[in-house]
Amino acid sequence: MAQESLDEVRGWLAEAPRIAVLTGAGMSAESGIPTFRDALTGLWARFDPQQLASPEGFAADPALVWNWYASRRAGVIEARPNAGHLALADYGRRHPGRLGVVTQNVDDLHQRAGSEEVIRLHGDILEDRWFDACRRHARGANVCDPAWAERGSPPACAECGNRVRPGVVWFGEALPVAALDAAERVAQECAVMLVVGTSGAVHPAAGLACSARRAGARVVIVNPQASELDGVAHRRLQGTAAVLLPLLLAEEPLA
Ligand code: BV8
Repeated sequence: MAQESLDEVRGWLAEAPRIAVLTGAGMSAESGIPTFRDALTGLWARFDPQQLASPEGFAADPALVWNWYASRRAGVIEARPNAGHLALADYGRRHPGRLGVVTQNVDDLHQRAGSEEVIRLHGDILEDRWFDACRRHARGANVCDPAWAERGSPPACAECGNRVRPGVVWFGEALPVAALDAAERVAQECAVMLVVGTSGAVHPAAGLACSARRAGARVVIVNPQASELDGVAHRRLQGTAAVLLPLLLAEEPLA
């Protein structure tokens, strides 16, 4: 990766009143969490992630999908934030209100690194919620409490048979409106958007890079590979999140 590109982007960041960072699964790759499209190894190798990460996939085989998430959940709990997460969190501490972190990821590594107000577009793999509205308003409440679920794969409500599902946004499901609105605002208001570790294949998240560009921001991709957003970017820095983000965000001049 050319040093002059790195210096040029560092100059843009130094002048930027507001910076946005849009992260994808590659952000957590150096923490040992397989990227979304690499997540299907071993037991899951023969499945399509878009099929498993969908209401239809869950309805067709709740145990298969539940177990896939359970194994991914265990990996997230084991993982530690990498130098890229820590560089973003450190920058956010040093420049309060200047950095907006928007993530497609369902892990909690940005938060565990210390980033505050992370905008989570696709939910939280560590959270449970009900697949359906509870059919019998168990125990007088409007919805079942996952704590009432009987153990199983997936856990199910002992009273109405409702099943527990992971608190993530599946394909075909709408993103949380508040998160998407907040992310659009961050994209519109930033002077530079760093697009880190995403193939740009998933919408409407990938569209945030186009929103930033249209609003006049400089868009910079950090990725070892080509992505579907390369055509939107002013610069592509070929490298990984844990190596390039600390260099891009360091206050002191690079050696
Ligand atoms: C919706 C949670 C409407 C689950 C996920 C417009 C155009 C085309 C299609 C659509 C469109 N609008 C909607 C769609 C349909 C669909 C979609 O986008 N389909 C695509 C795939 C064709 N979108 C939806 O269904 C969305 N919903 O639009 O709803 C609606 C409205 C109203 C009412 C009802 C419905 C919902 C999409 C959310 C899906 N859920 N995650 C889970 O995780 O199990 S998305 C999933 O993919 C992950 O969150 C992941 O983060 C995300 C995106 O993938 P990436 O993050 O980019 O990961 P990927 O593996 O692809 O790439 C990794 C990258 O990292 C690579 O580029 C690699 O080179 C790089 N990398 C690797 N190592 C490193 C690295 N980079 C840096 N450092 C490294 N070390």
